[in-house]
Amino acid sequence: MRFWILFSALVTAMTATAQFTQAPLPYSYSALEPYIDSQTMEIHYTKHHAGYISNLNKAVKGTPAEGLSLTALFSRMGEFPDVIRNNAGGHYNHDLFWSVLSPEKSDPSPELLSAVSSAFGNLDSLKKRMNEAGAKRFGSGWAWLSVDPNGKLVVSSTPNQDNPLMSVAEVKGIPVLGIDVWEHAYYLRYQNKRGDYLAAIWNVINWKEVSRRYAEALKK
Ligand code: MN3
Repeated sequence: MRFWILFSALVTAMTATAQFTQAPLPYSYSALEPYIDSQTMEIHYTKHHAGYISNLNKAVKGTPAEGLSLTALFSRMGEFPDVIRNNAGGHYNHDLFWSVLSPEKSDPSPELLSAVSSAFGNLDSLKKRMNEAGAKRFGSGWAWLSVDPNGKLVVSSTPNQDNPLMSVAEVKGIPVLGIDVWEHAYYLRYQNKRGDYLAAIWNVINWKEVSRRYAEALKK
C-alpha cells in the first residue's frame, strides 16, 4: 500500500508539466472483486485511461484546443478533430467512472431517490433502463444517467468515448453516473456476457458520489 502511494506520487510528479493528468485510483485494483476483477482494473486504469490522457496531451499541444478545460472542449466539440473528441472523452469518462464505483456500500440521497422515482418509478427501473441502454449499445460506448437542461434525470447511451456534455451528443445533460460498456471493461471476467457485467456492477456503485454529483448538477 505504501509503495503504491509513493508510486502514484512519483507518476504525478513526472507528469506535472502536462495539461491533463491522472488522479490516483481511490481504491486498490482488487477492491471491487469479485464484480470487477483486479487484472481488468489494473489494465483499464494504467493502460486504457492513462493512454487517453497521454494521447490527449499530445493532440492538444500547439493547437487552438491547448489550454482549454475538458468542459470547454466538450461544448465546442464540432470544432476539433476526432483525436481530441475520443481522448478528451476517454479521460473525462474514466475519471467519472472510477469515482462512481466503490467497495463501500452506500445509498442514494433522499433527493436523488425522489428524482429517480418521479423519472423512472423506482431504483430497480432505473437499473433496468441503464442496463438496457448499455446492452443495446452496438460496439463500444457508455450508458449514462444525467441531469438534462430542464433539471430532469435522463438515461442515454453514447458511442465510443462520447458523453452527454458534448455538443455533438444526441441526449445532452450533466452526467451523474456512467457505465463503461467497452469490452475492455469486462471481457476478462465476463467474456461476451455484457449483460452479466451490467447486472453485477450495481453491487459496487458509489451512490454517495452519484448523489453528490446530482446535487452539484442541479446547481448549474
Ligand atoms: Mn474504458
